[in-house]
Parts: sequence; C-alpha cells; structure tokens
Amino acid sequence: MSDNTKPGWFGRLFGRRGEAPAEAPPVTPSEGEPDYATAAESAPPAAPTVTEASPDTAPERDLPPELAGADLQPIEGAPEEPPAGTAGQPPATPTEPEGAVAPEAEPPAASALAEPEPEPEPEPEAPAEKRGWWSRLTGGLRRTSSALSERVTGLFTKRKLDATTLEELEDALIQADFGVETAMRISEAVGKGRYEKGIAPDEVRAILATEVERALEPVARPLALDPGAKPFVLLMVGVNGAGKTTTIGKLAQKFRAQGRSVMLAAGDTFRAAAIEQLKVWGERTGAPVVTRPQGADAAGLAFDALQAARESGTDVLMIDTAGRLQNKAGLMAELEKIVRVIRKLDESAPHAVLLVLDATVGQNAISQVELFQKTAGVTGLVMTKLDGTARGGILVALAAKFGLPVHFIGVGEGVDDLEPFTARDFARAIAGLEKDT
Ligand SMILES: Nc1nc2c(ncn2[C@@H]2O[C@H](COP(=O)(O)OP(=O)(O)OP(=O)(O)O)[C@@H](O)[C@H]2O)c(=O)[nH]1
Ligand SMILES: [Mg+2]
Repeated sequence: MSDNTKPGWFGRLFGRRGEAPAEAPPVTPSEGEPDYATAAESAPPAAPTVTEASPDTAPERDLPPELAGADLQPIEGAPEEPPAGTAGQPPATPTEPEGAVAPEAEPPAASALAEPEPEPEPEPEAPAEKRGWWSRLTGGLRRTSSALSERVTGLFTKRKLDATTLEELEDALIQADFGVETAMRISEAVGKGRYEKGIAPDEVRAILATEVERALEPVARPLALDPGAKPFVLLMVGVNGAGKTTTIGKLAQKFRAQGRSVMLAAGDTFRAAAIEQLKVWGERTGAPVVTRPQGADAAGLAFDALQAARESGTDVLMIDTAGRLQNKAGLMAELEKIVRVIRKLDESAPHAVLLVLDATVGQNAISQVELFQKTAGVTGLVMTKLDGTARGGILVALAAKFGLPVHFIGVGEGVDDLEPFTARDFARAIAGLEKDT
C-alpha cells in the first residue's frame, strides 16, 4: 500500500526533496531552451512549493499570451487547416523554444471594450446561458454539419435511393471523420426498406442524428469521483496545446463549486510559463498549487503533490502534465513514470487519467488515443475547442473504436466553458437539427 515513512507536511514543504525513484533519469528541458531565469528565482532549489489559494483574487486576471497558450505549435501529423494564426509553424515538442506563435490566444473581450462606439445591441435576449451553450456547440460543429447537410440535400433531393447514392452518403460521412464502421451503419439505416423509393433530406438528417446518438450514448458518461479515494487523483494528459491546463482550471472551478477541496500539481515542469499558468488557475479557483522549479522531475513533483494532498485531507488532486506528441517515446516514458511513482503512494491512483483532445485535429485523435491509452491507461476523454473550426465527427469514430467515456466537452476558453458531454445534443447539432426540448 503506502509508504508512511515520509516526513510531515511542513517537513516536506520546507525540508527535503520528494523521493522520486531512481530509475529513468529525469527528463530535462532540452538544450537550446532559454528562459530559465524566471522560474529559477521563484522557488527554492528542490523542495516543492505549495501556493496558498487566494479565492478572493480578482477572477479575471489577464493572462499574458504565453500563459494563455500562445506558444502552441501545430500537432505533428495533424491534418491541414490548423486554427487561425498557427499556419505554417513547425511541429513542436514540449522542449522547443517558446513564444514562436502568437495566435488568437486572448479572448477578444479587452479590445472589444476599448472600441470607440459601443453599438447598442439589438436584443438582450433571455436565457443567455442556455442559448450560449447550444449556439456555441452548433457553431463549433457548423463546419461539419453544413458540409454534411449540403451533401445530404444534394444526394437525396428528388432522387431515388440506390446503391450509388448510399455509397456517396457513406463517403460524405467518412470525410466528416465518422469512421468507416459508423458511416456504413448510418447509410445502411438510411437505405433500410427504402430502395428504389425516395427519401427526403430531412428524413436522412433525422436518421443521422438517431444513429450518431446511438453511437455516442454508451460513451457519454459523467466523471464519477470515487468517494473512497482521498484524494481522488486525476492525471491530465495530451498533446501540446490540447487544453489540459485550461481544462484543469475549469474542473477545479466545478469541484470547488461542489464544495470539494482541490489541489493542483504543476507537473508541466518544462516551461516556466506552464507553471505560472496553473498558478493563475489556482488563484482563480481557490486551489493551492504544488510546484517545483522549471526543469524538475515531473514524477517527483507528482509524488510530492500526492503526499501533500493526503496530509492536508484534500478531496481532489489534479496533476497537469507537459504536452507531448504521442509518437515521442521518451516523453511518453516520462508519463509512464509519473503513473508508476504515484502508485508507490497509492496503488489505486491515478483514479482518472483524462486525455484531452483538440476537436480541430480530426483523424490524428485516433493515434493520440491509441498511444496515450497504451502508456498512461487513459480512463476517459475530454474534447476541447468545439467552439471553433471543430471536426466533431471524430468523436463518433472514437466512440466506435475505443468506447472510452467522454466526460466533458469544452466550448471556449473561459472558466465556465466546459460541460458534461451529452450524446443527444451533440448528435442533433452535428446533424444540423434544432435543439431537442
Ligand atoms: N476556443 C477554445 N479554446 C480553448 C479551449 N480549451 C483550451 N483552449 C485554449 O487553447 C489554448 C491551449 O490551452 P492549454 O490549456 O494551455 O493547453 P495545454 O494542453 O495545457 O497546452 P501545453 O501545456 O502547451 O501542452 C489556450 O489558449 C486555451 O485558452 C476550448 O474549449 N475552446
Ligand atoms: Mg498546459
């Protein structure tokens, strides 16, 4: 079970280093990496630092671009059409120099405020929250849904249903990232009993929504926090820029609102900015953050954080990790080491390993799930950026292929822009239908 020879909480805070295991050398931030100065001055050489939460910190503290992910790089092997502002950047690893890109990291709020004439907005409509969620989801899925919708209209308007039409529908679904298996199932469902007859495009859309919902229903599962696990340890993994740190912040907010105590571990020790970014989320949400200086061993930090969380009786410990490309063996090994090391303290930890997927990357998500699952034992998925140019069909393919629970989807950068995943809403939005009431 656990090793209880550890010194006390304050001893750990101010005294010795965490007992990172001797195997596998610590992964160091690579050569050619500048910017050590900022991190080094803020913490004592090895002991972890736990920030005290400041729940009353002004909630909307502005993030400088590099904290907000402005150093994002395109994912290697990801299909074309990166988010605006990242085009043409070289592929990245977490060890690459920072600040190469300055995309649309900041929400437009600040500049919008500065605009000379605040045009009076026409209608201050009622249930802003609900409407906001649905319209952002449909907006994010619009690219996929309107492409599909156009094909459906083109294929099924005043035409008899035959094998060629169904094959073309299948192609359209495959192009929309649904995966071959699901595409076949949907076109079979459309064809069933209707050969040589006509079918209206709207009817096809309805079948599409039903079949997508059926595919997603089994994976739309909430994240259940095992009450016996104290702390409940949640490890956040994923490629660079997927939204891990932001998702931790959003989840911290949710857990705090449920009255749980939360601690965050800044396990992305590659970049000083990543540590700072998590600290900001800690301040915003009233969660203490365990940090070590940049370049420290992430597994050792995770170990320290788990011990700190135990000793302080914290309910949920969320461990951030550096973004890593799924095909970089060395970095994936570091992830394995984090898992191994925290199991020395608690065999059942981590209780959840959430893989964060960026909805704009399309097919690359398949290999991300495969490889992160192999290395870190992913227990569930979070899909972010469903508010932009998302390729949401991929979620359908992932459901069919892996059957992993999808706990949350992200539709924006703000603290409230994370919602539990619901199969019906998603299916209707992607099929271009109105919200079900
Ligand atoms: N539009 C939108 N942006 C998001 C969402 N989730 C995260 N982001 C933004 O994506 C960028 C990267 O998010 P991070 O949370 O820093 O991503 P990360 O996975 O921690 O990145 P690394 O630590 O560099 O690997 C930031 O600008 C976030 O604000 C989302 O659901 N929608
Ligand atoms: Mg991060």
